[in-house]
Amino acid sequence: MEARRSGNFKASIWDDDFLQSLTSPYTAKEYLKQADKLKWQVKVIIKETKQRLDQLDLIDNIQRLGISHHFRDEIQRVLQNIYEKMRVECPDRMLMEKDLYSTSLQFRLLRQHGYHVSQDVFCSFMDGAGNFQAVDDLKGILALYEASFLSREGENILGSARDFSTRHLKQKLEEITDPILAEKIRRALELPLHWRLQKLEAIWFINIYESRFDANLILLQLAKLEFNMVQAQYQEDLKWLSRWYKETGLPEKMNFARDRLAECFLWALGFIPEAHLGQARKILTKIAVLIVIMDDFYDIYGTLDEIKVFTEELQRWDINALDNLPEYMRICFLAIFNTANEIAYDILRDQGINIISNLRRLWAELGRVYYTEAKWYHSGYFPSTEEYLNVAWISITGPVLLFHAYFSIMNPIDMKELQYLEQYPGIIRWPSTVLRLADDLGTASDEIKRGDVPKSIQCYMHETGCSEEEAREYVKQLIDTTLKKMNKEILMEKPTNDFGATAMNLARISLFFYQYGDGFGVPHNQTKENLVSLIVKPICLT
Ligand code: LA6
Ligand code: MN
Ligand code: MN
Ligand code: MN
Repeated sequence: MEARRSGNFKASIWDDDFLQSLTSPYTAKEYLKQADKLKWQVKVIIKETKQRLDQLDLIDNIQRLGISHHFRDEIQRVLQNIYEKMRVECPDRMLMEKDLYSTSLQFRLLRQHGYHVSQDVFCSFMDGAGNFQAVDDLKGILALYEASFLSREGENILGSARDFSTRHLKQKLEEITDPILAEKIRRALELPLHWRLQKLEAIWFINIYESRFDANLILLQLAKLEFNMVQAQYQEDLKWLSRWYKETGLPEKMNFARDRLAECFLWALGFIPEAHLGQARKILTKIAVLIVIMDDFYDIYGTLDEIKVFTEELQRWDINALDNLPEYMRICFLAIFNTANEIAYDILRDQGINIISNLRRLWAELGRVYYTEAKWYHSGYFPSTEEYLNVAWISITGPVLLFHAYFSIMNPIDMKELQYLEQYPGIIRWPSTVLRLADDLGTASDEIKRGDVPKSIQCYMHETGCSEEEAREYVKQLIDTTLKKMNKEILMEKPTNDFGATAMNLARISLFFYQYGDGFGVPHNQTKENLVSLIVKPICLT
């Protein structure tokens, strides 16, 4: 018999007893009342802020503090107003003034909200040769840097803006005496605001904002309260999931696989952070848990014969054939089957729509691509980068995650739109591609050491003969291009769709998880700290 391999995964650091012990005082009604009052006060502040720059700063702060979902209409109204005024005042360029900070901030906020603003607004900051002119305005250059990430492919002015601002900020970083500005710049250079998760940004920003002499205490108080109240909701979601997980028996029975409930939950939380969408987070976490087990037996534990049978069973989706499977796979198959049926049941009950065949297709396809990769691995085959990516953007489970998100946040489900999405347009493909590439950067080294299919880095090295470092650079470039495609296809073409925002979040959570290596598989690192601040520790109110 073929010897089984092992991933030597570390044990989970989040046991059920600990998770069940989490409690929060912030479920009390008095906090809700307090928050309602503050929300009302913020609405007044928005209404009474009249200067354009003040309005822009206010919106930026509200967004960074993580409370903008309460003021969607108000923010929209202000931005609409700004947008229209600009068009009247200066129809060609939108804005011809010389203030880099306000131009950049306005550009970023308008684009973020789906308004068409031309990159030409930055022309007035360039010299005749098309180069940005160095100015003594770090705040403005930082704003330009952040704005430059809202670009589409081929927008060369934004490309130069990004190169210029990145270079300039890096150069100046050592000289900056203001510690807060230095911290802001360092963080921005690591990952720009546009690609950060709002929830994690909020924890950091609340702290920074609090130290400002001109901090608005109403905004600040609401942000803290909101954070703590939502945290109480997350705790309940996770406690429920931990009970579910324990009852499935999967952590003991699948002891060859990564045991990562809390990390899966963090994944779901980054993807769908809205407090009231707990049910969606539960579905996504369950799906993630099942995927990870399946991935680990396709990649590591299973023999090629076993996974061939499993792949066939997924295509057939026939519960009567359960006994064809090796024992350890039966419980996994049944867990997938039951979870899919449960999700479909709820939708059939609530909306009268039957999505069983759609869910079946997703799992069957995942089995097929996992099996393709396993065959590549077992036969020592090196696909070209393109051939690899055509499979790997699906095998990273982007489509499974995105469609489950779609089913759990869209009510009612639009069958026409669903059929369109099932042809895998950019809104499905690009965020999944980012996930794949980011995962490869973070996990490929360990995977290859242990024995796994060549990942994008190895495929590219094999194809071009370049070094690993060059291949990694190439993959980073690919991520960058894909993010620009997302800006175009999701942000600029479907700005108001909730699913669009969720799809963008998939890319964000991917960048986040693999920012410092394998943030998912390796439990003791940044991910642990982030889980502690998101789920365990409330923010001090005073
Ligand atoms: C992928 O692991 C993995 F577990 C993820 C966290 C990706 C997103 C999916 C979730 C949360 P691995 P492979 C369910 O790097 O084998 O082993 O495709 O994936 O490279
Ligand atoms: Mn794997
Ligand atoms: Mn895999
Ligand atoms: Mn991987």
